[in-house]
Amino acid sequence: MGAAVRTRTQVVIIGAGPSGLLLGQLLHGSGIDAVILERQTPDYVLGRIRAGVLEQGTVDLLDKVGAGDRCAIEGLVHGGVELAFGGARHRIDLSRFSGGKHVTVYGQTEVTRDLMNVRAAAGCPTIYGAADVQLHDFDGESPRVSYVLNGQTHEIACDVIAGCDGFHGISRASVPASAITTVERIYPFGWLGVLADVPPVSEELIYVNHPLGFALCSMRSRSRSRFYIQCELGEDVADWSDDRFFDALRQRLDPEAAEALVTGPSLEKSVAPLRSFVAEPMRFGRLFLAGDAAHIVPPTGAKGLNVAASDVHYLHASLDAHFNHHDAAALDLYSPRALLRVWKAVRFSWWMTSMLHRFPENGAFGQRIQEAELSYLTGSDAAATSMAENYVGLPF
Ligand code: FAS
Ligand code: PHB
Repeated sequence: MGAAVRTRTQVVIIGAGPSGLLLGQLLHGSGIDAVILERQTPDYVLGRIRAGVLEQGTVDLLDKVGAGDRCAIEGLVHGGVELAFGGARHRIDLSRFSGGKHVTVYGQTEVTRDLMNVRAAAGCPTIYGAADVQLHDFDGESPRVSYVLNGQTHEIACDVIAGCDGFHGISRASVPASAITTVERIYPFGWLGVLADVPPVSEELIYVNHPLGFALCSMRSRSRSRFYIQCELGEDVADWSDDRFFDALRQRLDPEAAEALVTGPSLEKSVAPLRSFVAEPMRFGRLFLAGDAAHIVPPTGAKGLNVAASDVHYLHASLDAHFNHHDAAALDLYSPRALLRVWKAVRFSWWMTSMLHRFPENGAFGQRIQEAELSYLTGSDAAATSMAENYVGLPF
């Protein structure tokens, strides 16, 4: 939203995705001044179709900043998910195996919209269309951020920079290579996703392990569905008509779901690569990374947005202690604390991805291990408990 040109603030947040917006409102609630710089327009940010499942910890943070009302009304509470393999579906009772917890199905687009609205209503500054953002002197105690708006260069002096600018952002890229360690695994396939105004094929999400490849039947509401199929890396979405997509999806579904599948024109269609990626540490002097700027998980475990939320929770706690309680050690606590939960989310997302996708290079042994994993998971309370507590979200 429009903001008078600021030359000084306590925290410059780079990126107005869910991480940056949520951090901005948590800081506002603690009386800490922050300016968000976003290179895209609000509509562009809202147009990116991404996550669909929220952990309760994420919903609680939305409530804390006053952005949870619509989610409480429109969000779909799910107490279970279904795993389909061998032509049959098996329900994992998330609530039973997690001590009564659940997830909420509510799209990231709506989360972002709700956060944008509360930020604008509070009169907090977000500068959209901020081009050529550059970070300066964050290895000292007086960092600066410069950017170009409508052809004019501006600079903001601050105490802290929060890099919430996603995997391809400028923040992590500004850290000297000698100061950062990255760990990565690239998966040999992608996800082809379709959003369509058709009713979901079932009440809950269906994760499919099939010889033709992984599939996921998700939703945004009772009239809008989100579907994914595993596809080759580098697949061109232009080669996929709606009919071709739905035929491929239907072939991977069990008979009941295939019968229930209603097709319709795609509102959005895209291919996403899958990777696991972590940058360590997540703090460099007065620069702090949060969300996709610091880590990426394959979406199979529905963790990306949710572990971004826990990063922001920890970063807010450290900044609140630093600014409001003059706690000298608070800033040091952020990275090690965040990484503990990040790696548990990376592990779970890797585990779900390894269990549900086709890995031709794994051979017959790898295939049999997958089948044994699925059989164990759907036949053991202990195994189901482990999956459930990770899927609903480990404690912050
Ligand atoms: P984001 O990438 O959302 O936001 C970063 C923001 O920074 C963007 O608005 C960008 O425009 C801005 N920015 C970047 N560089 C900048 C610069 N130099 N200057 C200023 N601004 C800059 N997660 C799930 O849980 N489930 C899913 O199904 C799922 N699907 C996904 C599909 C795709 C294609 C992608 C890419 C991600 C998906 N994710 C999913 C993960 C996703 O939801 C992220 O976890 C979530 O967007 C993280 O939010 P942010 O950290 O805010 O990063
Ligand atoms: C989605 O609805 O987009 C979604 C849901 C669960 C996942 C991944 C994506 O694991």
